[in-house]
Amino acid sequence: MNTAVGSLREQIARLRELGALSTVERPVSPVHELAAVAQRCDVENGPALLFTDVGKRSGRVVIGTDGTRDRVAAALGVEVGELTERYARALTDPIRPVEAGSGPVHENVRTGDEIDLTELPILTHFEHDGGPYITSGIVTSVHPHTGERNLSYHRMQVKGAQELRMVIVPRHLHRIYEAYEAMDRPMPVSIVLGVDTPLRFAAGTSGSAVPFGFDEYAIAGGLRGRGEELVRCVTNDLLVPAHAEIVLEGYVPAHERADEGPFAEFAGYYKGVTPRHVVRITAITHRHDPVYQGLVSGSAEQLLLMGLPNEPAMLTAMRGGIAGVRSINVTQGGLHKFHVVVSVDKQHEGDGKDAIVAAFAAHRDVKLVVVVDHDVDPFDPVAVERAVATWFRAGEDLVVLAGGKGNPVDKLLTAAGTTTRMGMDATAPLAPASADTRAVIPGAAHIDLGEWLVG
Ligand SMILES: Cc1cc2nc3c(=O)[nH]c(=O)nc-3n(C[C@H](O)[C@H](O)[C@H](O)COP(=O)(O)O)c2cc1C
Ligand SMILES: [Mn+2]
Repeated sequence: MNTAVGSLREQIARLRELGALSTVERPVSPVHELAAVAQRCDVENGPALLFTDVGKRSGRVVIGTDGTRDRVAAALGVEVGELTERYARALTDPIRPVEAGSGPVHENVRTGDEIDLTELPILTHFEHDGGPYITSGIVTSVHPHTGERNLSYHRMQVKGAQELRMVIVPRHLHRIYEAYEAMDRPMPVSIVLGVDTPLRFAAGTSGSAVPFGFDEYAIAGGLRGRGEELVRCVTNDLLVPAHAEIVLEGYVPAHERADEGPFAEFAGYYKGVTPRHVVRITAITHRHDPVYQGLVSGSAEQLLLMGLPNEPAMLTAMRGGIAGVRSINVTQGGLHKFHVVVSVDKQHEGDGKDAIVAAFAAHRDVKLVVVVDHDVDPFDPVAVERAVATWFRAGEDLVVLAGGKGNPVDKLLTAAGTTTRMGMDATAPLAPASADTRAVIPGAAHIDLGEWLVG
């Protein structure tokens, strides 16, 4: 399987073939129950789940399609070890989207009084969440002056049949909104629900990897190996994926904010009620028998969507300064965001320390960097710990840097919003004395145990 899937439906079929997806036919409530099953399945390293009887209208919900690196790699048609390099290539060789005349996402169109968000199986997740939340919606809009397009994720709380609250922190969509608001005009948005790996990871690629105006659809094309097919929306001029399951069209009015929350954020704690942007929906379009895509905050799937895009970005940025940077793991335990293991092919004494500084510079969320040698797999926690046990001496090899900007979800920020970063240089000194030669048993690497363990 060396090609990427073409839609969420194709991805579901591929996962099923691989034995990585289970179908749940028994009825399940969209309030807490589905999220509870999905979270349990996530914690126990279970498969992706397709629920076929969700809520009063027996909707379909899929969750976990991108819950592991293996699933992401399978959807892209690459080996898991090639994932970061493949992604880096999509950033350097993006492929522009193409506009199609029509697509399955327009098989059903509802406008005016027919719009009822409460008919969708939108999930209520955590105990104190303020109600149903769209958690995997990809929002697209276009800058009113420059025509530059953007895709990004934003959590959205359902507030009635045709209204949402949307959280837009100061990144690219916020910049577009400010331009509309300065003209006292609403920002048109379309919200894409139910897409496959290339689109999901393209939307998760943040400004730290690509500048404003870098078309995320072209990153999706780069990941897929061919241009995205887009169709024009029914009630606004935006372009959306032709094979998306569901699209909500609407606008964000200028100068209007209303309460959103509480919501359990990815780090596992609640954000309280806050005034946020308002979204009014002008159309719902969807495929026949659509599959709504769920996402549990803080799940492996959510952390991967948020964090995996940092790997190619950091790898590219760090290699600019230190040629020997070989591979990096933005680890799951660090919420795919805060902790990084970097493997370097050390060429100069000092590469280890400088790799720490380069990692801090490559992404501001990084709080812990562990640098290991080229022969240590950064994805093997035992090997990494062993490198620390062998080659890390805190007095000389620890770097502590206080006073940088912290991430808002961090529970231990200073009053000024700063944090302290730490780096551990666990690389061996160059040209060790002969006594430091790694002990090897002649022939051990080439023993085929099958020939010896026959009894
Ligand atoms: C599942 C998920 C949920 C997210 N929720 C929000 C959100 O509610 N508000 C927000 O501003 N960013 C949110 N983000 C982060 C941005 O969508 C993400 O950083 C995106 O890549 C930013 O794109 P941009 O650089 O084009 O602005 C979320 C990311 C993910 C993966
Ligand atoms: Mn962007």
